[in-house]
Amino acid sequence: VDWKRSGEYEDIFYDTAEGIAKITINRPERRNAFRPTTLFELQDAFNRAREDGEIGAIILTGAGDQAFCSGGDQKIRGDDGYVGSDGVGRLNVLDLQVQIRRLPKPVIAMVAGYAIGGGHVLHVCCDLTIAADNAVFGQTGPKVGSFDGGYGAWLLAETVGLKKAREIWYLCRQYDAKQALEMGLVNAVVPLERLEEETVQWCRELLEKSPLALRMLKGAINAVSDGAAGMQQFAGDATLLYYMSEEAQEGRDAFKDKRKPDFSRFPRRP
Ligand code: 2NE
Repeated sequence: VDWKRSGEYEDIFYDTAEGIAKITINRPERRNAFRPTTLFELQDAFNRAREDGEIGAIILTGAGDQAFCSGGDQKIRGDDGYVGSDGVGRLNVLDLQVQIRRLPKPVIAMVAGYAIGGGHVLHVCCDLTIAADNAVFGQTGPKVGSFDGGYGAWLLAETVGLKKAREIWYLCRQYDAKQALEMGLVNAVVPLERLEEETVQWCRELLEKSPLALRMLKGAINAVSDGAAGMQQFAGDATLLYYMSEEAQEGRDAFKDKRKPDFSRFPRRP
């Protein structure tokens, strides 16, 4: 793939090609652990991918083949969150999780090496996960004095079942790619050297599909677990579709023409 790099980032890369955006966490010396800057940059990159009408599928990955992401950078963890150059403690990975969920384009986690802690939660939040055969999955919260009781807990439970989710969190074990596939935590496992090729192939297949159908399906599947926020997004998509109809456009045009709207030609469907 002939990736074209753009953006001025410190902790990430933003590459695009063939309608695909590839967003890479680039802190391999810390197994791609994130700090506040990393997350602000990831948010910016995901927003670029969302706003770019050419982009139909997004890959989230980590630099190198040792790690997808090892979660929050414990070396800059203060007493009230992860501390950046402004001295403020933050848990801004939560904003990124919400952004991935609400972004109306499919996001694929491309995992080589460790997806651990908050890094594991990020792949759980992605729509699909393609793993290399060296991938390792797990949570570490109860070991390092942390937990994610949001998507990290209940979305994981929705993905692998309650008993398995409890095991993963309570015992902090690590699971290899084969085990992850067996428990439905990932969609496919491929040899490390074929990871990007396979992930791009999945993106190409997604790009052949109806963007609106994919958008509605992502919203529908997420709405069940996102409650009112999920319904709000799905309702927004319903409004989008309605705006595209002649019936809605009649209301807009009547207002602009300063006349009474005439909806009589639109059927009252059973
Ligand atoms: C990821 C793992 C299993 C890798 O092990 P290994 O043996 O392959 O590498 P090593 O030697 O542990 O790590 C390589 C370098 O990366 C740093 C290490 O400290 C080491 O650097 P040096 O100390 O030798 O200079 N590194 C790795 N992970 C880091 C991290 N998360 N923060 C800062 N530096 C890190 C192994 O490294 C590991 O278990 N890492 C810690 C995983 C972890 O506990 N993550 C945090 C979970 S809590 C969280 O993410 C979170 C949350 O629960 C709620 C909200 C927000 C965040």
